[in-house]
Amino acid sequence: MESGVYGKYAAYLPQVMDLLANDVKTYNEQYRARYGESAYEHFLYRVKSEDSMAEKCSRKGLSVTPESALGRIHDAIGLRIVCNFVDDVYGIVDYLRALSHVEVVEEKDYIRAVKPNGYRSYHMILRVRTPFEAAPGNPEGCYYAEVQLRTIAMDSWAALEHQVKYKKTLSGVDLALITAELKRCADELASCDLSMQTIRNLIREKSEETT
Ligand code: 0O2
Repeated sequence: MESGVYGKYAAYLPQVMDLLANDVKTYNEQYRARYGESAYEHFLYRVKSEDSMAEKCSRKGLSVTPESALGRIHDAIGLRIVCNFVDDVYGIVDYLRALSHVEVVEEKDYIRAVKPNGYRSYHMILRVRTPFEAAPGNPEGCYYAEVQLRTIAMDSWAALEHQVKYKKTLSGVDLALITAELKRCADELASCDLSMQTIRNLIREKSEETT
C-alpha cells in the first residue's frame, strides 16, 4: 500500500537517514579517539511523519505528492546535533561539507546571523547520493536532508521559544514581555557559550603542552 505522501519512496527514507547518521557517528568516533570526549552531547534524527509532511505540502501550496515531499521540501529527513561547544558545531559542519557523497545545497548560519527573536542554530540542507531510486524530478539516487546543529544552550532556548510560539493557552500573559525576556536570555546564553568555549580552549592548550 503506497497511499502516503512519500509513496513507494517511504521505505528508503529510514535507510538514507541511517547512512547520514552513521557518517555523523563515524566523525564522533574519530573525535573521541583524538580528544577523549564526544563531539556532541546528543544527536536525534527522524523521518517527518507522512501526515505532517502532507500538511506542510498543503500549507505551502504544493501538491501532496512524493515530488513535492521529497523534491520541493527538503526536511523529510531531519537530523539535530546538539553540542557542548560552538566550535564543535562548526567542526561537524566542515566534516559534512567534505563528504564525497553529500552536496550542501543550502546553509543558514543563524549563529553568526542571529534571527531577530534570538534564535541561534546552524542549518544545512544536504543532497545525499544513495543507491536507492529517487523520487521523480530529483537527480538520480538523490535524497534531501535537513541538519540542525546547535549548542545545548541554544537547544533549550529553542525548545522554550517553540512552546511560547505554539501554546494556544497563553492568554493573560504579556507576550511582548516574554518575547523581550526570551531575546535577553538568548543573548546571555550566547555570551556564556563564548566563555565556555574560551575555557575549553585554555584547558585543551594546557593539556596539549603537558602531553
Ligand atoms: P517544520 O514544519 O518542521 O519545517 P522551511 O523551509 O519551511 O522548513 P524555513 O523557515 O525556510 O522553513 O527554514 P529555516 O529557517 O531553516 O527553519 C527550519 C526549522 O528550523 C523550523 O522548522 C524550526 O524547527 C527551526 N526554526 C527556525 N527558526 C526558528 C525559531 O525562530 N524558533 C525556533 N524555536 N525554531 C526555529 P518549522 O518551520 O518550525 O517547521
